Amino acid sequence: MYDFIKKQDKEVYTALWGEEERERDGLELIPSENYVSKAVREAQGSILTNKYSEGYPGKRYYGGQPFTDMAEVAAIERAKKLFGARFANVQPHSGANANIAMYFALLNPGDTLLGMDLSHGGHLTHGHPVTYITKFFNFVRYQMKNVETGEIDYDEMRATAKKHKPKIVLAGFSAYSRELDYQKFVDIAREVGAYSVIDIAHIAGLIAGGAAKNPFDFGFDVMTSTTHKTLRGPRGGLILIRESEEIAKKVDKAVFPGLQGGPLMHVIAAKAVAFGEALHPNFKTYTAQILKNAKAMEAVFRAGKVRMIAGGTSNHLILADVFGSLGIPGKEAEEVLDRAGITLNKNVIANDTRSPMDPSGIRFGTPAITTRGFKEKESARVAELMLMALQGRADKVILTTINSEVKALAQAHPITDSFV
Ligand code: DSN
Repeated sequence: MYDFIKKQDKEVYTALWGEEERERDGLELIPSENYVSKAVREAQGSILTNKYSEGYPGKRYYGGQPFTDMAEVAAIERAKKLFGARFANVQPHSGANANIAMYFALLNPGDTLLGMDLSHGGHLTHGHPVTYITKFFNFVRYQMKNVETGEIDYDEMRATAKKHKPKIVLAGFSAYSRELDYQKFVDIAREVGAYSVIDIAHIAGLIAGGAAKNPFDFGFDVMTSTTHKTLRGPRGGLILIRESEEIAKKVDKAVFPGLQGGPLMHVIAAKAVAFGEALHPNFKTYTAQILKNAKAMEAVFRAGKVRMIAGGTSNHLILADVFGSLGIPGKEAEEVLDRAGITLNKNVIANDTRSPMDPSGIRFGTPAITTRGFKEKESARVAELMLMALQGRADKVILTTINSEVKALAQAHPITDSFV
């Protein structure tokens, strides 16, 4: 593997092999990461990276497009089938780009969007002041009413919507562990004449595999997503439109030529391959197991008396208040667990008393270990090892022993090449 890189570029070769070993021997618990198939990697590393294809299938600006069109049409048709969408745009380079394109498609500068507060689970691109999109649009927020159950304050959300008249009511999150009441979002959007949009980046795979409800069944107008989290595809973005051709045209225009130039055709081919895998019956089993494994980890954390934001999980991720429960700041917890071979991320929690760079929480989840073939028993053991490492963090021997068990667990469940 990497034979040509080895011959011409030692530095990159070393980086690639380092990452191969890190992924092979460690456990990946960052809930937005996954291991893709060899087929996805072949497509992403393919010859299609050579081609410029501005435009859309059948309507390109440059010649020589029969095979790029074939790949993009496959990606579009499969995405539509997976999510029950009438239209799909598979060109956004990332989830952030998908959201920004969706904003420019549906809003005019100065318009308002109602989205979830970052510290309650929302994403930077849902209107955090550090992002440049706040220079163009006005963002107002909703939060959880009860941080211990995860219940969203829908009454407050409705009141905010009535007061600020947003043009978009945005559901979706990057650090929230419960199901949203989709009907309430759609109803509130309709009451104020807004588009209902949901960012499904984290749970796209769960929806595609039938392990989570499909927001389109509740009448959402648009879904934005990434393709590399639970959906287990290449790193990239996706926009799905339930029904409206008018919205679909605006979205296409916003993605290209509005914001992006040439689409990444090699990535689009890899998206098509991943969507094909997600249509396979095995994907249903995979996504059901993601949830079972998260529940198994939740049980261990509950028994260990660690406070979980929203009281636990109904999806693939858990947000744990390690500072409040164990007196360990999130940053230190991330570093300790890294030393034990377990990768996750520090995360701000609702009403955090600490700073975003050194918050109170950690966020972890099961999409990647489930891809490795972990079931409930192994997942529960990982959670036990996490607590042992955090509690015994001052003892190098304990961390070394845990690291050995983590490595053994990882090597007993090698990363699979194919899922179909
Ligand atoms: N960085 C992604 C995540 O980890 O959820 C969101 O952009």
